[in-house]
Amino acid sequence: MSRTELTQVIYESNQGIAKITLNRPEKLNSFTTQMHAEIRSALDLVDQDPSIRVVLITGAGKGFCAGQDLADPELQLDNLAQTLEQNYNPLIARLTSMPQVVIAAVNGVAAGAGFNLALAADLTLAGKKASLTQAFIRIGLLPDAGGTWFLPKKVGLQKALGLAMTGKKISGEEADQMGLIWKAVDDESLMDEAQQLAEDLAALPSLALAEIKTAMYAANNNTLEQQLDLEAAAQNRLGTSQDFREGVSAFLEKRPAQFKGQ
Ligand code: T3D
Repeated sequence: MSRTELTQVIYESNQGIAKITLNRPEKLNSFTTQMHAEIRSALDLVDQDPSIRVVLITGAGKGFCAGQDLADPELQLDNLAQTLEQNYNPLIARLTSMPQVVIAAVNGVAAGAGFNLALAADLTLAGKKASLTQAFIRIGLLPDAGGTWFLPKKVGLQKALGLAMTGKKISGEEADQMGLIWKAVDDESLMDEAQQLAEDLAALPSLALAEIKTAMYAANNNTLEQQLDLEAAAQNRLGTSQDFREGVSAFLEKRPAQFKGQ
């Protein structure tokens, strides 16, 4: 178990799972330039540790993340594209392209870019009473940090437009019902459930998990024929993996498989 406490982020790793906790609870873990830099440092630690298979992102205190800290003195209000290009866009691109499985555990308020951070995870869990809002419209902005991309893909155009245009707050339970997230769970058991999911995924063949992630995102730009080709190439790579051989042997020998990520 290792733990690194930065100023606004806590990084912990244990048995193949890296936990990144946004840690500005008094401001509902809203993003600052400093926090973005620390998240990058935490993700660098993930990159440097080949044992990490799952990244779990959550927030300290009663909130997950309230989006951009609107009082951050480093925020350039007359050049919002700069903040997006330097901080948010690379973060979302990194989370969706990294080989590790990314889980978000939404433990309370998720607003603006905080909501969209949760949507950028491969699997999003939320407490049933968590409150999620595309708060952008209330300050005269459109959803960023991938919001206009994730929302229609996850819930269809009508619900996506509704969430973005009204900024309506929805609960974790409602987010689950509309297919926006993987699962809503009792608030008290959220972190236990997230940890269990992370452990289950960390025990699965990591090469296959990474190929699943790549293929699913690639499908957004591919025709069916292109996707069939991509699946064949990926399956060919996985077919030569030790984990595939182990999986088949374990099945035939009626024993649990021991995957090594090789
Ligand atoms: O290019 C760019 O950089 C633009 C990028 C934009 C990305 C975005 O995310 S834009 C959207 C930014 N977020 C918001 O507009 C949400 C603002 N917050 C709220 O509307 C409410 O706080 C919530 C609905 C999220 C939660 O309400 P509630 O009643 O549970 O909590 P609260 O009392 O409002 O907040 C608690 C504290 O956190 C409070 O501080 P205080 O008064 O006790 O000292 C509040 O000011 C602070 N806080 C919450 N959100 C933010 C924030 N401080 C700065 N920035 C915030 N986003």
